[in-house]
Amino acid sequence: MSYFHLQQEQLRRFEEDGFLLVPGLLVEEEARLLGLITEQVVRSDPHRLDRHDAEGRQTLLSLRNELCDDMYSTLVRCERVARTMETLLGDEIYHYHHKVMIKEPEVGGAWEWHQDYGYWYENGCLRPDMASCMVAITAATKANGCLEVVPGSHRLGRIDHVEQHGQVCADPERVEQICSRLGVRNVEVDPGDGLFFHSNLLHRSQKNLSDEPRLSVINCFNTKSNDPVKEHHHPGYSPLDICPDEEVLVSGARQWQSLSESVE
Ligand SMILES: O=C(O)CCC(=O)C(=O)O
Repeated sequence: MSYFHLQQEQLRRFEEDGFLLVPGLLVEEEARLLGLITEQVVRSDPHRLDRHDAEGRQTLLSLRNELCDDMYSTLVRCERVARTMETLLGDEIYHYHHKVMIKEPEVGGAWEWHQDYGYWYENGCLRPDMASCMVAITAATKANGCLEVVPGSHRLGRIDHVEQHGQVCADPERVEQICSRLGVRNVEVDPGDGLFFHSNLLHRSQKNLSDEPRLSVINCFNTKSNDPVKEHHHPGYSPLDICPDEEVLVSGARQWQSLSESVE
């Protein structure tokens, strides 16, 4: 089986746009297992957090700072994600955290315009040499609140962030000017598609008014030379144990089997 391997042209596009969409980052069976596991594990996660948008709609997330031997952790460590990140960021990378994002049908809330570095700046990360890989667990469409990005916005530097209705978001006046100059792209994806995006890329997602859930997992990375200058709620540098791509399917099958046995 051959897995995604970054090409020079894709690196150039990432540098220009601040994101790279990789359809089929996961093979079909991996995407299927990730969906099944998420349904069982995340729906019953007692540590699940909720966030509210400006209208008070709830969006849920299940966040981990640590890696273990489950499928999510293997997805962080596998070559097609970790080596790609290394090339995109031009440095050794480490796992900053990963989180499963859940927008339930009809009620799931929005994420306002922001840059991830808008938050991570506050964590003592001196440079925006950080990025994420979002992997779709369900399809994401305009109707269920897919990610929207502003191509090229990662080159504008860090925008001021303000607190609005309980969410920290990029300065709305500046965002309006940026969107009218650079335009906005909807990132509609199928299960298993991956989106690599820079920490200064301006992005948001709208509420889910459809009758389909929208789930994804976001794997966030920092670079070794950008080790935070202070302790905070995400980890500092430790080496990432990068594993072969085949491990994703192996760990997924193992986790699904053990979950299935535990409910019998
Ligand atoms: O899951 C989403 O729709 C957006 C999440 C997001 O923007 C973030 O976690 O930075």
